[in-house]
Amino acid sequence: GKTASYLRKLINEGRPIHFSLIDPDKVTDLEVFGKVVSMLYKAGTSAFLVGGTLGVSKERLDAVLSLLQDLDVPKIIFPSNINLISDKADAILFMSLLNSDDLYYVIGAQVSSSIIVKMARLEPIPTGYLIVGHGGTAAHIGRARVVPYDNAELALAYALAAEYMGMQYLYLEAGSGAPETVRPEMIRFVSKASNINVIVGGGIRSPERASELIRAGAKAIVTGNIIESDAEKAIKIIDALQKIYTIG
Ligand code: 1GP
Repeated sequence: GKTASYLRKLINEGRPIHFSLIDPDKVTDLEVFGKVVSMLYKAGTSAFLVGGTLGVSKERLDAVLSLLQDLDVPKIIFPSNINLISDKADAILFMSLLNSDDLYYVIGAQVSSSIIVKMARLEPIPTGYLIVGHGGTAAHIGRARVVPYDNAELALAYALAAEYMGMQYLYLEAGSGAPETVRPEMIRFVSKASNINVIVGGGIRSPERASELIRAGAKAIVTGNIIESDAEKAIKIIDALQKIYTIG
């Protein structure tokens, strides 16, 4: 598909991917929002992820996707709930929450939504979702048995399992607003010993930390909260990532 090829091309060129995560629940002023997203787009964000765990309605999701419509980067659903799937997006992170104790989040929601995804003509991006450390609201709702921040070997075991099951991406999630991000040591360990593409998110608030995570081997950085709290800082993160080439 188009979105998967686009992401693969960035990875093959050694260019870090930056995902701007928009939580429709946190979009209050649509005019301000329009300005912020156009700043992110001009700065060179690679794609928009749209979703959030609590307080998101289908109407708001659609409204946000409509506002992103004219920007020439993929709009990707970051799912939390099978009702939050919109045909206004290009693709969906089709995720299994690998470390959930509840089969619903591992395979149930996926079965309940696959035909919806097909009918909406959304491109599925096969992704393993692994919740680490703080875990935030996602860990609570998803009934995750979180992987401790310092247990890189356990993260690798999940990464290899995901890779062997054919998933293309592993999203290491510390939780939205986490006081500590996933550690570079974990990213390095997982990236060296597996071939899965690591996406990292949760608590990333500085260009230094974002760069460090990319240098450790992450292919993609997700920033959510910082876009709402300090858009200028989010732009600085994008600028910093654009200066990094991981190969060549
Ligand atoms: C949350 O990983 C994302 O699902 C982003 O986290 O909001 O802390 O940037 P932040």
